[in-house]
Amino acid sequence: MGQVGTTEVVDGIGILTIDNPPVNALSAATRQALADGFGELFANDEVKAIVLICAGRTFIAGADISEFGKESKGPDLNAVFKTIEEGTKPVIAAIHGTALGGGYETALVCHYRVAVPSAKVGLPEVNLGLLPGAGGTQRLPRIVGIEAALDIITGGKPIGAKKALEFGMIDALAEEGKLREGAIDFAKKLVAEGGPLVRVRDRQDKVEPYRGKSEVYAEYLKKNARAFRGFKAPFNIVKAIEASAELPFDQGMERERELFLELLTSTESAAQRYYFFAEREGAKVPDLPKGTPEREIRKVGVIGAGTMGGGITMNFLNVGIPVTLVEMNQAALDRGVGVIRKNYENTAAKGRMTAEQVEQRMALITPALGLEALSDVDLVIEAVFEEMGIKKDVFGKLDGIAKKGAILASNTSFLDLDEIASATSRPQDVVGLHFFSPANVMRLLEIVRGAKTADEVLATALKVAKTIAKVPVVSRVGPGFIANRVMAPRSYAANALVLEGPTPSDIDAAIFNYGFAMGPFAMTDLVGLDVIGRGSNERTLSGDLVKLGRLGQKSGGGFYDYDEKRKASPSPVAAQVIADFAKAKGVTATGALSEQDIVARLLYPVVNEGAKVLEEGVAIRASDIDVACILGYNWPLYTGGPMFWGDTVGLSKVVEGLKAAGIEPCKLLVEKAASGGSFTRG
Ligand code: T1G
Repeated sequence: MGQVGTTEVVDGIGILTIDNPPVNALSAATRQALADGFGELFANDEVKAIVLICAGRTFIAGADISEFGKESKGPDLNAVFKTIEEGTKPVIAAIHGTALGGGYETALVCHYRVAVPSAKVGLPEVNLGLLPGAGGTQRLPRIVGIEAALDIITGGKPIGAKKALEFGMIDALAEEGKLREGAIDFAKKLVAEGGPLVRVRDRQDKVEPYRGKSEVYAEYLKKNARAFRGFKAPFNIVKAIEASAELPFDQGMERERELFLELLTSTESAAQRYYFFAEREGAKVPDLPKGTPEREIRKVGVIGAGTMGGGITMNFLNVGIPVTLVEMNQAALDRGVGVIRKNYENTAAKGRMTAEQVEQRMALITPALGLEALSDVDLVIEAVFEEMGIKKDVFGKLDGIAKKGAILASNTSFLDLDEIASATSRPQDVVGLHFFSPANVMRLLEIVRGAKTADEVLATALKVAKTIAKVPVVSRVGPGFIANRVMAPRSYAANALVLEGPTPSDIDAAIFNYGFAMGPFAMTDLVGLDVIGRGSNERTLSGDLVKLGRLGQKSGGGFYDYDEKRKASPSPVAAQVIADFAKAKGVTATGALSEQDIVARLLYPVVNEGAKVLEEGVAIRASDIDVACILGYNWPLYTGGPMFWGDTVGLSKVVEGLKAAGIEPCKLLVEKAASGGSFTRG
């Protein structure tokens, strides 16, 4: 078994311990250790029952995702499962940490499951565009029933041990920190009772009542149509769970395998598996020396109690870090604190927080008027108006107030961080922390590394991201950093294309069907044409509509007309404004385009901008750009993001499409296309 698996016998109880850091994933070595360990303990007559337990941070956390798509080595998991299920001794899974995917499926093959209260179990394969491929879709319904299994498996979320006990997903709780002892005691009781060995696969009472009820699944898919749109896995999961009620176990397993393989070979799953690692790569900065010290952040200051400042503040309150919240006048300060309280009270009203927790978090806020209150904080985050002069003034004053070693961060979404840092005597302590609105919800955090930002400050910013459960991508200074910059060409392309014949509805439908929640014109109407076009002096299409009082949804019309329920319909007025603007610009209509061509026109320029951001060294890697667009702009996850999608389309095709639209592809994109290279395929 090598170092991965060890066996021992204690009072007639065989103990198989798996130790394969970081998460005891079911790699070939782990599968081999399971096969060898169970083989040995089943053959040992002294052993009356077996406990499967893991060392390190967690029970088996699933198949080894890094092995997917590669030639499979080592024993097949189902062969290991057969050894357990055909064995004559009770097997108990002892669970701590997160028993997920194949890990929890291994626990389901065991006869019993014992967990500590802090443990979580679940089947998150849907997040990888897969389904539980080691019997989870056939065994879980036999424990929790069809309806619960549908939610648990298509939801993919881990379930805490206490809730899992209620569901029957585990059979007993062991005392925290005493899992091994608890599991051994549980095994000894089983041996003493000598009861029958009940295998999960033999339980029929929870699935039989659903035989022939195909309407249950149709209704479930209808209810979740919006959430499942564009993904493949949820549909195959529902089919597999239906098979658990319709077919005998072994045939159900065959059906599960068939549905699993369909997903495993899909682009959607490849994209989602890629994304799983991409999210984790963002925190890795190649030229940041290992072991760079991090500064301790015990107290935070936030300047600006508006939408962004309030949301930023909540991130720290949520993890128990006190915040001094600064505004320039009492009314704004009171309003800001009030909004934070309202947000927490709304969460409490939904039962996701207690009233006591609301008060605990609110008590962590120290409202203050004036920057002097920030003299004792370890990190200041400025979230004032997006204007360079104002920001430099704030940083200049902060320089004289903040304590030595305090980190001075700007939430700027666009401006030159180096110029902001130049207003201080400590540019090495200045960094960008660009949150996305609503800042207490959106998981993306762009960490902007200035020319003079110290390694320590960058390391601390990465640690802060992890502490407040944000997904970091590191950006160098550049207009719009990564997400905003890379996504901007989609809007430009939409405004150019709408002059050539395709209507706002045509364009929005194509982008909606590609997978975005809404198209660019519907989004503009939602945000407000007066907001989108703010600050631009040249004549724009939105500007012409604003001149007619067409501000979007809020004024009953923008690119679309809206009824009193804000239901959109094509607008003859907007169509005329578009035609007049096209004429003024000398643009001749080229007529309708296919949805695929519309998608190419709008999204190839995004791929091109991503290549430029890489070429300029603003982003470290292509996958950071994908993470930024997926988390920052809801780019459809099952496409992998613009760079992964560009590789799927084929970079030569992207280059051709850009040229046909009169857009110059950047050098890096042309080189990769010419050499048959890719941004994300290794
Ligand atoms: N395979 C390979 N590596 C994994 C891994 C996995 N399943 N899970 C985590 N890692 C790596 C991760 O890349 C990182 O590496 C390190 O472990 C710590 O992870 C047959 C087909 C377990 C809750 O989907 O949800 O089973 O960056 O930073 O925040 O039906 O990792 O340090 O080099 O996330 O404490 C199903 C995926 C697989 C679980 C821990 N299982 N993992 O979170 O640490 S498919 C999953 C997680 C399957 C079966 C099917 C989380 C975690 P590095 P981390 P964490």
